[in-house]
Amino acid sequence: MTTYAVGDLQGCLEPLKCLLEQVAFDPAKDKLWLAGDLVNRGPESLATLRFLYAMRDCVTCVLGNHDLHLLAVSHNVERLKKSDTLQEILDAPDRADLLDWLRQQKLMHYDPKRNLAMVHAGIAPQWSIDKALKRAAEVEAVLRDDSRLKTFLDGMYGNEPTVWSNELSGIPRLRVITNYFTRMRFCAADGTLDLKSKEGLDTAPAGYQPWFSHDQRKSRGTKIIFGHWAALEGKCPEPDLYALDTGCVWGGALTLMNIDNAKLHRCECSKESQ
Ligand SMILES: [Mn+2]
Repeated sequence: MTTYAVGDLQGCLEPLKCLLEQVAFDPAKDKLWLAGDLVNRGPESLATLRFLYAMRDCVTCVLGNHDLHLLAVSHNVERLKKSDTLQEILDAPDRADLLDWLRQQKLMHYDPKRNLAMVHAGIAPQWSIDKALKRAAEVEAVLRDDSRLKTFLDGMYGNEPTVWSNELSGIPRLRVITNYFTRMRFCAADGTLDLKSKEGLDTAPAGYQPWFSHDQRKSRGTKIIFGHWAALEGKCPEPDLYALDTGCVWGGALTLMNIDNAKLHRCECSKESQ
């Protein structure tokens, strides 16, 4: 049995199939972890979701901002943007099965045997792995709760509060937790978020650093797989951190990692799929 992790698919199904072929992936034995943003922007969001749903027994997935956006649009609390390529999912006869599966997924996965975590964007520097798992579980519980899901999705958008506090409650509390796990790139040492800068490491606003660079980051010592930050081009300067978003949907490549030996495999995003 081999376990692999793959970065942001964003509807790029062909490169995923190419990678699974490259490593002779066997759904009966092997496992596939996904760092979120399964859909949107790319050419085959519906086919990607169906493909993963069909192999769900060997899939472990964390949700990204685009996946949450799909859930919000499907609950009519947010409209599609021009650049969204999600309409085909909303029109699909099997949308209920696919979306219901999606909302059962986590914001953070942790494998204690490997001391390895996976999140879409990052882990707030002021949170230990234990704390982060508890915060993620708060949002995961709401996503699975029919009576609270729509209110959460409706209130999920926005950049405030900019920093976590134990005293937060209700929607602002869930929103800042969600922003850490699914949108963060740069933050200050106390965890104050900057959600505007999206480029590379050298573009940090004054007083901010990449979330993983803070000396006092409490998740240090645990390996972390993450996606979301295509401008890193798969390079993270910190030990034990694996940046897997290599910008497939932007004409880059899709990266698959064997998580037991950190060996990387890549398939280029074909021109037809852009
Ligand atoms: Mn993302």
